[in-house]
Amino acid sequence: MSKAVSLIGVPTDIGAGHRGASMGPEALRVAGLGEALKARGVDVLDRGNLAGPYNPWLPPTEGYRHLNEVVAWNVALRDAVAAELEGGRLPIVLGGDHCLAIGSITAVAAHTRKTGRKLRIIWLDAHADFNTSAITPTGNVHGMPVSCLCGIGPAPLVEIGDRKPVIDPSVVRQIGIRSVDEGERRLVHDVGLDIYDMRYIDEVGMRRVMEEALEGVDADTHLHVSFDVDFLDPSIAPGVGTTVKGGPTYREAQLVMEMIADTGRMASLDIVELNPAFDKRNQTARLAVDLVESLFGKSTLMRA
Ligand code: 6HN
Ligand code: MN
Ligand code: MN
Ligand code: MN
Repeated sequence: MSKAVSLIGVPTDIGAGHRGASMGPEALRVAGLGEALKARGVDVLDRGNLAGPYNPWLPPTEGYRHLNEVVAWNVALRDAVAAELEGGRLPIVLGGDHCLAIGSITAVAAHTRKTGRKLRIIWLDAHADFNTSAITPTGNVHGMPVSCLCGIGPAPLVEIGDRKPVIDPSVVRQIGIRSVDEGERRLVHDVGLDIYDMRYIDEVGMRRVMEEALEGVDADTHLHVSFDVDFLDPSIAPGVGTTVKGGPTYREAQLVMEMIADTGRMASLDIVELNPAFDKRNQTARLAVDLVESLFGKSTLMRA
């Protein structure tokens, strides 16, 4: 794993259904993300925040809320992530809502093609984020990043990369899913998205889920982790706009991070959907930092 990381703040809630994820980057900094990684020997550069359009808070037009503004933020993020990867650094996106994964993963996918790497995306979320304008119950683009990346979505988002579709659904592993909308359910089934939902996690356990999700990851793999904080059970992570009960426990979440760290292949990371307006004393941001430390190899004991 790269020991040089760059923090990229993206202070927007442009794709979300609640205001407040725009405060996520600062909450993660206040919770000590940069310092915690430095304490682990990581070379950390905080690039500050990207700039983009203000949230006009409008109802959907043709199935999307704020499509132009979503595109503007994602274009800026795509270029910022591309620059970090080009410079050999591991980008950590401090969201911001989950629509930002479109820009982030677009840059990652282009980088893997340029460097001849295999891409694997670990998508930690309560939601499948596979809606389209025709089936979305909300018009919020944070419910659509995976479908857009797979080439299903509005032209300016599916054509944001050097290739359409940006990714093939087969590179994605979704973990922790427990809220999928009616039309979305059919669509993820049709494209064959690899979803480890909470029932499967209950039945076989998180260890086996992660073994399966990480199967085939090798020295040539670029592992991207898209960590939607609503992945976590709301009892430990109240600071998100879209809580769904029945998520992973603290220990299950730690195991996910530890097993990803063990691969040594994580090369880019999104931390999204943290919403300080719903949080208590920044506890969810502090938990996110704790989990990210584990992603960077902090574990209780030394292992052989
Ligand atoms: N997220 N499926 C719902 C929607 O509005 O499409 C919720 C999406 C939540 C998205 O948390 O990243
Ligand atoms: Mn590289
Ligand atoms: Mn999400
Ligand atoms: Mn979510």
